[in-house]
Amino acid sequence: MNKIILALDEPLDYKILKDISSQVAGIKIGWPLILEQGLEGIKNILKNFDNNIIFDLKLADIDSTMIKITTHLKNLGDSFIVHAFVGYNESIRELKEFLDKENKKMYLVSSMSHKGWNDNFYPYIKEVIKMTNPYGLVAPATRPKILKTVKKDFPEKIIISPGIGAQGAKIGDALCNGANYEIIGRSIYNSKDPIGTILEFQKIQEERLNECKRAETR
Ligand code: FNU
Repeated sequence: MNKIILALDEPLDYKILKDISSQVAGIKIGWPLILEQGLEGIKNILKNFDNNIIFDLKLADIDSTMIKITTHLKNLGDSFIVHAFVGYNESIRELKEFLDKENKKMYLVSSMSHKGWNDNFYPYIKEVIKMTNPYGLVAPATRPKILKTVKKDFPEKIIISPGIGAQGAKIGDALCNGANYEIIGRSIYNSKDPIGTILEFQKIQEERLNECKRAETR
């Protein structure tokens, strides 16, 4: 089972990264690593990964600025995470057209994993998601209720879900609640044996998914 997207917010040894690349379903790179490593450093890290490279910049700006930002990174990765709350016209619509042209995918944030996020916004965010028709969505593992709602509203979208381990959700729970992949960072890169941890998490994911499927058919 390969349902882990590694959130690499801190550098890992190149040798370990090389071994990890074949064990995970993708890698997510965000501001912490970009600012630490610079673009040249990021290029070197990504040499180990050949697909499903997701840039998590949580873009939230006017169209031309987001297009400029993604232009700098489009040759390095496959997908971009974008905030839905900025709205469609003169923002996400134009970025989506640009990314489609470049053959890049967009994930929209449907809800966030931290306590301060307010899901009263969701009806509006849902409308923006419908208008945009992105490739996928980010939805939190920490709040199963909204994750299940997002899955029900957008059953055909790929859902990637953060909040596992360090933020409190249990490995495998997001998969049971409708996510396609679990985004995991600190619990992997801070562990003494990141590869062993990934293999152990994959086993737990498989067990949890089997349990959930059995519970559904009961
Ligand atoms: P870890 N992330 C998140 N919550 O945690 N992109 C969200 O709602 C969201 C995210 C990212 O806690 C976060 O920035 F939309 O160490 C980090 O890179 O496992 C990763 O998911 C979680 O990392």
